[in-house]
Amino acid sequence: MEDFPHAESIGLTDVTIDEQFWNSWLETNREVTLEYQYEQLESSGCLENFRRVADGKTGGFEGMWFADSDAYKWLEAASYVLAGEDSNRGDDRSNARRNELQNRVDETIDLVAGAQDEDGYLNTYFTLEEPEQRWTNLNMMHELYCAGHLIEAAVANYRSTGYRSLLDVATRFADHIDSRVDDEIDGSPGHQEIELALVKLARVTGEDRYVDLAKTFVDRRGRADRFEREFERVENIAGYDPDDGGIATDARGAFYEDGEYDGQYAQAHAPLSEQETIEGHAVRAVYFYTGVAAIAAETGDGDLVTRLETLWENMTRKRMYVTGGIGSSEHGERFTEDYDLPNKTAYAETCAAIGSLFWNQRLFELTGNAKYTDLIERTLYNGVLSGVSVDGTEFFYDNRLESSGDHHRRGWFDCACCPPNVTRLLASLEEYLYAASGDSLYVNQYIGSTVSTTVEDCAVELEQTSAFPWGEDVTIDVRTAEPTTFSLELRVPSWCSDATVRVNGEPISMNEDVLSSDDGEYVTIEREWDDDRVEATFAQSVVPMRTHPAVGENCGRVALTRGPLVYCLEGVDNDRPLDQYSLELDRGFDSRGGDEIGDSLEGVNGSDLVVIDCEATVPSLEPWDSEREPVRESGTPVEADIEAQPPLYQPDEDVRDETESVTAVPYFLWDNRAPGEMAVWIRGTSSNR
Ligand code: FUB
Ligand code: ZN
Repeated sequence: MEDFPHAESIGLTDVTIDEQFWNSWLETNREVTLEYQYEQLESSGCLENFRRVADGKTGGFEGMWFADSDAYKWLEAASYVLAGEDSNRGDDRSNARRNELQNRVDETIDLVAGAQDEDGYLNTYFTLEEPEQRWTNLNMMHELYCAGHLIEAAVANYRSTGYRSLLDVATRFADHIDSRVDDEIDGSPGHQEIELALVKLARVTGEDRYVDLAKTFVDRRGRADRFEREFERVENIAGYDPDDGGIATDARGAFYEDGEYDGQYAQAHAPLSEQETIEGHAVRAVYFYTGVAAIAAETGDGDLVTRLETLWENMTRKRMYVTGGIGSSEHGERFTEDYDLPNKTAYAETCAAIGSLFWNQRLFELTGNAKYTDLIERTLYNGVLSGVSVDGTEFFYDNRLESSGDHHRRGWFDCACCPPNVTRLLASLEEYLYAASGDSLYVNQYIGSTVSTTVEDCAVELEQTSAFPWGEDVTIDVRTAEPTTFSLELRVPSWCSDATVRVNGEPISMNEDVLSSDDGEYVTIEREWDDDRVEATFAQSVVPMRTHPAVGENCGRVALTRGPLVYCLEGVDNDRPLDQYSLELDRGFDSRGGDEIGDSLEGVNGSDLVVIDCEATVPSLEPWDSEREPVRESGTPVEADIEAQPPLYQPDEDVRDETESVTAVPYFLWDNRAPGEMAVWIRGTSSNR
């Protein structure tokens, strides 16, 4: 039997990212987005809710009933930034900024602590609005979800700063929950989150009972359904509004299908052990399975791992966009059916892509399988990065794969779950790059960075430079305190069919399977390491991708990809309405520097940005043009006017096609310039079809 977990990711404080592409995103995240979001927390009333509770006021809650979680995600992000600033920098400017951020974090922690009830309970919506109704609506009111985000923030803060203030608050609340779990909280949370957070809390406190609590929530889901019972007494639970039923009855829309209760929305349709397909609300699903994976890592339960692999296969083979986005329907923000992946109405919530990253990270740690780290790369560059504007102040909640020009990022949302989620993810990106397992050191992502760790009791430092995502070359300098034998595991991405790896100039032979894998594989370099250089080249060519024909909408269409990036056409770069183009795939592609585009986008270095030009067939407009000028004598069309209009239909033999060049840009960059059309899936033909 296999032992779980297989590997452990190397933490934030041991890794420093330093690379042109990511530096600009991370700097914007630290220096613009974090500050911007704090202002939003203030102006949306989120922080005021905590103040009101601390001041003993009642009523006057502002925002969504789970708005506390926005503040917690911000605190988590800020804590990661503090950890990075502490260990990585040291100049006057960054020290001043660090002190300012530290003060703000401390003030926010004081606010949160001030809102905690004497018995450890903490939720500003309930304390201000429905103090008698705690734990009556597990299904929709998100007390456990908010608790989970509080715990995550607290763990991040403790790990980053060593201070216990927020951790003590979170622990008291977790203990309160633990003490009620067989009484008022006799179900599982409607929105998962606390499960994964409790495992983090267990790790940091050394208290296994938090893993047991997480396991209780997992085991209860889909059995003796508390959610169903709540709907039977909906007038008596939190969130009920006598005028219109309120949140309590709105939830029926998500939990009932054709008048019948159906727990799919919250993955409560069956016990986990019987779930074969990934269902329901996408963020709930991936947070849930992240929690399950975290539990499996603690308990070594191989059945859980097998179950998760089944669900992952269903998601990635039948229910995931090419960008890694998941949850295709706005109705219920959820997974629907196999191959139901509409482009224009794609929901693909940013939080869901981030949750998928969390889940894939845990699956990699459990199994050591490259397919998970490979999907992290795809989702990060496409499904997640699209969620934030280049200037760091606008956000997509839903990430469409096609737009007529009416879908834009926004500065904030009433339901503001996504913006601070991107911020905490980017602020902790270091955690996704490297992992260790016994005598193996994994390089999971090609992002320029240094990592200091220990392998086989020997101090090891890797210094990586990477040209990703625009270029192909990676170098890794390996330095060890003394000559030590271990395996360096380099991920060969699924998109790469031509890779070379050399150590100190000597080529490493690679098994054909590694290069032909659809999922990505690791190439293992086992040797005695001392002071050595690894040079790798992962050839990036433009690959037009097709979809399984069951996704009818994409038949005859291709998505252009290059390396880890998915590309799209935007109206701003192309003259015709996008639907008029049919790419001539046999004529090849020209990947060129997109200086003119990059220069216009603050934060993206124009000299590196790669855009793709290719030829496309478009209908010649000539046969459709009228030679006669329309005659207008009055406001009413005369006969001559009507004749001057081009016909709507013409025989095929009378019309012609011509060729025009089109330009595709990385999908994550769309809607950063002039508003207009966008499409990922473009009609395209080639001689092999
Ligand atoms: O319900 C909390 C968060 O708000 C969910 O994760 C998102 O999908 C949004 O509904
Ligand atoms: Zn969200």
